[in-house]
Amino acid sequence: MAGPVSYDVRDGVALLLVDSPPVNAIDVAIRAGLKAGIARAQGDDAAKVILITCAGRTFMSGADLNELGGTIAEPGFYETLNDIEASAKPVAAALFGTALGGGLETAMACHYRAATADGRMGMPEITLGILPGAGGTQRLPRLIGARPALEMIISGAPIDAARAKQLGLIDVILEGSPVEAGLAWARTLIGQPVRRTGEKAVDTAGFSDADIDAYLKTQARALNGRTTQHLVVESLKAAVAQPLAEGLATEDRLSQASLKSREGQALIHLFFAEREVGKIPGLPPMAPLAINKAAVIGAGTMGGGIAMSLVNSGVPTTLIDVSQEALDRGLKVVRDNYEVTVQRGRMTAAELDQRMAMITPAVGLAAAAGADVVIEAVFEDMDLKKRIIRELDKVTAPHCILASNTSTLSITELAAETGRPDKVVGLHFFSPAHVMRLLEIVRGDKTSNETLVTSLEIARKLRKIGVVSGDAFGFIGNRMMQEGYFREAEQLLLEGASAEQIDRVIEGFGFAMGPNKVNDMAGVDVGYKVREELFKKQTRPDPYFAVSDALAEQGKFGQKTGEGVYLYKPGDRTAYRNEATEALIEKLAAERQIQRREISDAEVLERCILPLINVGAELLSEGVAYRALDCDVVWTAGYGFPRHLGGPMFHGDTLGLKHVLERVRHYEAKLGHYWKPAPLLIELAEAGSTFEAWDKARK
Ligand code: 3H9
Repeated sequence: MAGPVSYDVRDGVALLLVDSPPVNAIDVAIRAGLKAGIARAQGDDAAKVILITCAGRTFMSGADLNELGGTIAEPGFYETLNDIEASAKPVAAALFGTALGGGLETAMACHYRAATADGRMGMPEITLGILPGAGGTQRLPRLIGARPALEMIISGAPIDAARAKQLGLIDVILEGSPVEAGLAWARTLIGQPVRRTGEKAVDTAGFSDADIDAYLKTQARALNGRTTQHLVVESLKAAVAQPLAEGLATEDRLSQASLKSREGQALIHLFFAEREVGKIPGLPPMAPLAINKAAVIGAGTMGGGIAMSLVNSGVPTTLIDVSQEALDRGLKVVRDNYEVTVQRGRMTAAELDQRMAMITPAVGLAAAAGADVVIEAVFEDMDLKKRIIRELDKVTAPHCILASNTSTLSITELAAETGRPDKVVGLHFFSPAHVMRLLEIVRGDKTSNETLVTSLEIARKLRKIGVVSGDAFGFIGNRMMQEGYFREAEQLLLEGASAEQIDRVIEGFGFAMGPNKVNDMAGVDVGYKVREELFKKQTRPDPYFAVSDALAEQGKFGQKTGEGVYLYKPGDRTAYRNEATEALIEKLAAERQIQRREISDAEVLERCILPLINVGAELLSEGVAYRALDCDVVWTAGYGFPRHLGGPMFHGDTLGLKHVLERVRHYEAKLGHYWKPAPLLIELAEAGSTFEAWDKARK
């Protein structure tokens, strides 16, 4: 049989082997192959049992997401899976790797299931904003009960083989290779009856309306602003109330709606965008340098977090600071962080000791000598960073990459201080560095392709998403923040919006925290230092960040000093209204003759979000970001932009760029030059185009 599914009868078992690298994602060819294989086995006397499994690294990991945007070609999922279930001969599935979504749905249509011990099974569709649409909401509750099915589908998290066996999702845990062990197990099923999942009744324990509501409340944070969960509940209720065929029809209707929804399209966009960012236009394929040892300069919050990230990925790291006291303080924070992980049961005490042993504390830059990469994580002070990089250039081996964790400063300028500008790169981590997934990789004018490829490999090794940015003030993320979102939030404070109003509106939009709370959490002094450096080179436009700068000058740095935009009580991170800030804002506004007024929530939202799109478009024209999707990934992975809206640029496409341009022009007329529409925004809006189309044209 040609195509990705082969048919081979071995000792009474018809083996349907799916082979479609890299992850056996189910497309029309696989569905056609499975359907044909099932049909052929019915008439094949040598085949007593049918076994479905895969070649390669994993069982089918889901539907091919490339297909889900349009019409699904025949044979569809329902038709194929119903044929499997209807087979007169027993059908078994041997799972391994990641049996997800459509892959698990295929297995659930089989009569028997086994998995290797390291196999993981899950229904991740909700993370893509869609409903399981190949019988998952109908067959999963029939196999494991409605309540566990609800939890699996709403959380999207996979379970391991042991848990799957406990729940009744699989019958057997296999030892050995899925094909060989699978065949041996399938032979034991010869003569066994077919067991059709669709004929089973659903266990409804823990699935009353009150139970469902209570469970959804526990997931409220993850589901903020989302809608797919309601479709999941409706579809699971159909599994309880309707026979399989009717339930499948209900699921199909709801699944189609989810595929067309903005949420579904946004999250599928991000799935591909997060993989696309690693592909840099024009970068020839080449091997990265080996990174066996690292050094981190600065044992503060950032440096400690970066060191944790490195040792968590198995890279021994020297942590360097100017004094033993600074190192002791830094290491204590690292140990405390690990201890929290131990308390949560996600690490053993022995593993904690092992990780700590991989960090070698040292005073003085000479200790960086043996490293393959050094990541400097000191304050945003260009002179200090230059001094450090000059010294590192002397003490490290010539092959060593010198990286700066700057959030705004020029990598090209830093690189010019060394005799190896090709090996200097920005690695901008996000706090807390051992948790946040984003790594902005800043390419200086002279950064070599090899350094860039190695930096992308470092991101991959650290299980982060590396996004490459050009070397311009603020790179992608902070430029969009400083020149767009935060700038406007500050301006709104002066014009009459309260910090609470702005944060409420932005949190309602889907960010976990509004800009004023973020400012207080990150430290009001951090942005202040960045602006100090910036205005050594540029004139300062008033009232650019007048509020934050005044707070910083009064030592009100936010949470860490107990007062910033908001007030904080000891040991309590709740943001309380700060009358002193209100008075300060009124004074600053009066000094500038700004007429304070009531501002609508709709205006707050537009003025915070539209600049992200406009500044993002500027970055594209300037070549700082290669593609709009890079801006989307930076803002969803690093700045809390709601994932279900796909990132600021995708959101711009959703709003319609013509509309975005109209509103940007409206604010330009009211507020002035910094709302000037980006040339690319004008071009795309006038052509009736989108950022997505612009990206595609650049592939
Ligand atoms: C579903 O099943 C809906 C159904 O209910 C039916 C509805 C009608 N499709 O992540 P990696 C590509 S929804 C197309 O780097 P890893 C990926 O783009 C689906 N392509 O590998 C990448 O391509 P490239 C439910 C896919 O080892 C390459 O494979 N399933 C798909 O780190 C390698 O991927 C899921 O949501 C796909 N489904 O992780 C699972 N999956 O090399 C989604 C991967 O060109 N997938 N690709 O950049 C994953 O979570 C991970 O890929 C997996 C492997 C864990 C499987």
